[in-house]
Amino acid sequence: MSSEKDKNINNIIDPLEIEEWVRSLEGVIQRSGRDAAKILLEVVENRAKELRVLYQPLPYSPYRNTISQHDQGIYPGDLKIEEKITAILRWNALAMVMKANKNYGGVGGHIASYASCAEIFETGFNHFFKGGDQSDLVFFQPHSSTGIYARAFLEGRLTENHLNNYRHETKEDGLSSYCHPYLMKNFWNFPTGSMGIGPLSAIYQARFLKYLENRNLYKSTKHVWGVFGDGEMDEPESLAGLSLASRENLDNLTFIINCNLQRLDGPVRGNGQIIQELESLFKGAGWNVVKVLWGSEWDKIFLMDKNHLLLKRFAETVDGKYQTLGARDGAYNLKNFFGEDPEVLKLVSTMSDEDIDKLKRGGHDFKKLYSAFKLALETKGKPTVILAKTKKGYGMGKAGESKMTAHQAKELDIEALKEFRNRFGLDMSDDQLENLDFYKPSEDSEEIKYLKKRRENLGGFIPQRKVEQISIDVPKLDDHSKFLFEDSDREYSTTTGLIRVLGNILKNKIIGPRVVPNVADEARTFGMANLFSQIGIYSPHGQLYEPEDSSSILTYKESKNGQLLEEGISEAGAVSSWVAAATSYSNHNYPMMPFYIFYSMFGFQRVGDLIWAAADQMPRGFLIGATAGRTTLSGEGLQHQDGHSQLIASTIPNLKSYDPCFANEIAIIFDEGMKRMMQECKNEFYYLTVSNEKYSHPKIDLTNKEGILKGGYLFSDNTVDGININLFGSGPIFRECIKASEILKNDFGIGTRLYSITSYSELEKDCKETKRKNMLNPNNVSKSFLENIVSNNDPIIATSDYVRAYAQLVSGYLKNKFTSLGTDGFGRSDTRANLRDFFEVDANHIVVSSLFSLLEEKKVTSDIVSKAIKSFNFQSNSDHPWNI
Ligand SMILES: Cc1ncc(C[n+]2csc(CCOP(=O)(O)OP(=O)(O)O)c2C)c(N)n1
Repeated sequence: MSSEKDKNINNIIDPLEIEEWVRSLEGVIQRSGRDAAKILLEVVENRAKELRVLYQPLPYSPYRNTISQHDQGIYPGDLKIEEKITAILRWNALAMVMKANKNYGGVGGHIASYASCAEIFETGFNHFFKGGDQSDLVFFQPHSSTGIYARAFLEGRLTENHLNNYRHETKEDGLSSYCHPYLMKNFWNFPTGSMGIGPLSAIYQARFLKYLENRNLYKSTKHVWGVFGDGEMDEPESLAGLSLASRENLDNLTFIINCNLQRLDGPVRGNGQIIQELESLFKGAGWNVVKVLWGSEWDKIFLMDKNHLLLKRFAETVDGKYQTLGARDGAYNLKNFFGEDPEVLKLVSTMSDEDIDKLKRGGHDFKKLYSAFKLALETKGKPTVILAKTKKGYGMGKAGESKMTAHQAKELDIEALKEFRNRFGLDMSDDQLENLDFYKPSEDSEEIKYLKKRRENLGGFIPQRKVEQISIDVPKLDDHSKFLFEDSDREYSTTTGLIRVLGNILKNKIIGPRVVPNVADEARTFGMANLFSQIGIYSPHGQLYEPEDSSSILTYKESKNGQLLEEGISEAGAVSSWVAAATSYSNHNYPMMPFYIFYSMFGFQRVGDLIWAAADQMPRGFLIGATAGRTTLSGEGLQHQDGHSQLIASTIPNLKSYDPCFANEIAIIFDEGMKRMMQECKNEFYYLTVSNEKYSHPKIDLTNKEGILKGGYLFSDNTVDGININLFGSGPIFRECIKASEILKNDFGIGTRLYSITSYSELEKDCKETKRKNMLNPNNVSKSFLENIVSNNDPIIATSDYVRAYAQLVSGYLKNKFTSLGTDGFGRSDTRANLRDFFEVDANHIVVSSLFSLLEEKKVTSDIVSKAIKSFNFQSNSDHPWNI
């Protein structure tokens, strides 16, 4: 306390009275223990609140370890061997990066991140991370992947050849830069390379385990661990799920934040303390927080620090300074940290510069880490975060330890390598250092035997992605969608059609329980309110209240074994939740079929990176973009109207995306998707856009099934003996094509072929594949599916409710003159008719575009086009909305 502050306090309360309170608290601790003291303080605090004494305690604890030396317990491992193993791992990880850059140049890699978290990982690997059938789910800090490879090398799972091919992912033996399941299908489980996605995904994986258990589908003892960077916690996604984790009592989840105080450019909080900040955040969100800040060497100093002067020094020191102290030697630390308070200096008066140099941070101390991990596992009812203070580039010495440039450091000179070897006691010659030889002790060495034994005790090696192809029977099309193939004039939206199909699927005894319907607070919007009572809304607490609408058959029913995941207004959370279910087949060998329905505008553009990470994990499930189409969603305006999700979706290789017009087309795609993913175990997932426009759905000929699935088919042939044109249409806009076809025929005598295009992206995949095959086999060329269905030379007008680029995906693969009409520009609210006129995708505009295209082909005269423009009252000097 500053003396000024002391004086002010003394004016308010007698210092002796304070002293008495403190002494009596200490007395309670001595006589009855710390738990008793806690109870006492709680009672006093409650009374203070009742008396309106607005006491606001600090949201964080002192800057020291949460677990005292006294409570630490006995370390069960062999420290000497573990330290040796860690030194070898550090070396091999470093050599891997240096070699990759030396031999091939520019492929990058990181040394400093793993150097900072090696002890954290090793604590997990040697003592906690379970392998085998009940394998824990571990999210690894991505820039530390080298350390995981280095370990797999010692475990005999990777060869020297693999390590030599680090970051050469186009080679068969190449090791992926970061944790990418798609690129190393038997190894990694979770992609974490994009900061923020790992923490959020880990929370939803833990939550999904509880969901499976509460629904009595799959019970496990798995724990979810996530090692993340302190810089990574800046990402909004990193924090987005924290309150859900405590609200749902996810005690199967532990985060370990590697607080090396640095991110890429510099300190995470140079002028503050990230550890204290994170403690407040996590505590506020209801997590159990365990700080591991100081290594065992500090314990004796703390014992001497009766007046907590050292703690005061810690509290006053900002992270920018901690970093500088970390980069400098003992003498510097003595002068610039301890020496700033003569009383603190006295605490270390018997210590030499070297002793000071050896004072470790807690995140590099196995004993401290072990007790924190253990406490995390023992904590019930809430998740735990371990805040482990470390040094970035630990062991890199002057070349990188706590240096501002540590993140980018990719090599060490020979002097630095020698320093590294000596510091960690590696048994390597100078030549071996210079050659960057990997170090592998013999199979009968104590290190290898120890490491393997520990893994054996924990159930097996990790990470490991082991997928058993489990086939689940799915019902036949007729069983779930018969109603969509009957003659009917009824008008309904494709959303309604699909939700009814879903309702039928949910009733199926085999696949039904495996369906995971998931919404981000939009179930009512999509007509799914009946599911609330039909299948229940998942809540681990059941329902602790009588819902306002309890007398309704659609009552809002929460239950412990509820099936519907109502995620609230968090698209990032909802999609992470979807991923957890969509990867249940690979993470738990228990396939589930998630069905996430969302406002399409708040899908790909909002959480595109999460969907990209999902793709990396090869999910199986459905993403449903509802209220889709820039002009089909009327009245909502610019931020709601999606005119591009299909284009973004087309960039994801294992995603099949469709924009069908009719509910029966959707049923066919849904049926096929379900069969391929669940029964045939295909690694693909589906994106379907559905809309809220009501119209009737013509009976379709099931011989068109192949076309519907491949992306398009000839819906009707209205050609005439004379001039003809091809009209492509997708989504609800296809109906504008049908109208345009009538106008063209009735008013201009022009015939049409109407193609219902269900997926430009699926068509494009086939076109590009065919073209490439033809290029490589010029004597044996074949036609693409699209060329086969459009076997004529007439022009094509392709219209969608998406930007023109969507239909243009296929334009380069056909000889026909190709015009794409779409909804480029900013969305806005109005009626559908006005919007379609405004964006020039309605029937009239399709007619004029058709005529102009025929004019360009010299099949009609300009007078005809002018006549049409006049009859539709188009303004020749108007601007298209793409002009801004
Ligand atoms: C979304 C995203 N933005 C930026 C990056 C680039 N990046 C890679 S590592 C890094 C710094 C990470 O800092 P921190 O999380 O503290 O990890 P550590 O210091 O342990 O490496 C950044 C910005 C990224 N990988 N992902």
